[in-house]
Amino acid sequence: MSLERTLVLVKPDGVKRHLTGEILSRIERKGYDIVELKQLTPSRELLEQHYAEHVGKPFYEPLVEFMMSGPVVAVVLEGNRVIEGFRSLAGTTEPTLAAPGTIRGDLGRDWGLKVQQNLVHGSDSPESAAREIGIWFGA
Ligand code: DAT
Ligand code: MG
Repeated sequence: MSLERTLVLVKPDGVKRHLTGEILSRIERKGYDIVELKQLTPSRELLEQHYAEHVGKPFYEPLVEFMMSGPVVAVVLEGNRVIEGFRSLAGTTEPTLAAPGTIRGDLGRDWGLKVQQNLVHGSDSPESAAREIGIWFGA
């Protein structure tokens, strides 16, 4: 057994497109527990911490600008193997290639922008999850 927590974000495109309920519904139907939930428009400072691993990449600045562009819904999920489980629900990074049945595959597409708008974020490891939950919700 490996009880984990992960940070999920419904990104500004998901909130603007009124897909928050659809996305949270998929998480709930899968069976994961929502243990924290809030909506906020993140500051540049918060996003620079969150996306520190991507500094210097060509999509970094467009990514930060996009994530600051409106409200996001930040959620902490809990469950056994929820980190990989949510990444599986979300689908691969590029919505064009994400499998049908996944959030990004069913609801996302490529808009021809400098940054992929792919509806959701999910932590990618136990270390990232602990770090990101601290950034968004405090220790
Ligand atoms: P993921 O969100 O699947 O973990 P990531 O951490 O590599 O992907 O990148 C963070 C976000 O940046 C991703 O959700 C969408 C955007 N992105 C990643 N690679 C990109 C690329 N090559 N071109 C445009 N946007 C990209
Ligand atoms: Mg990532």
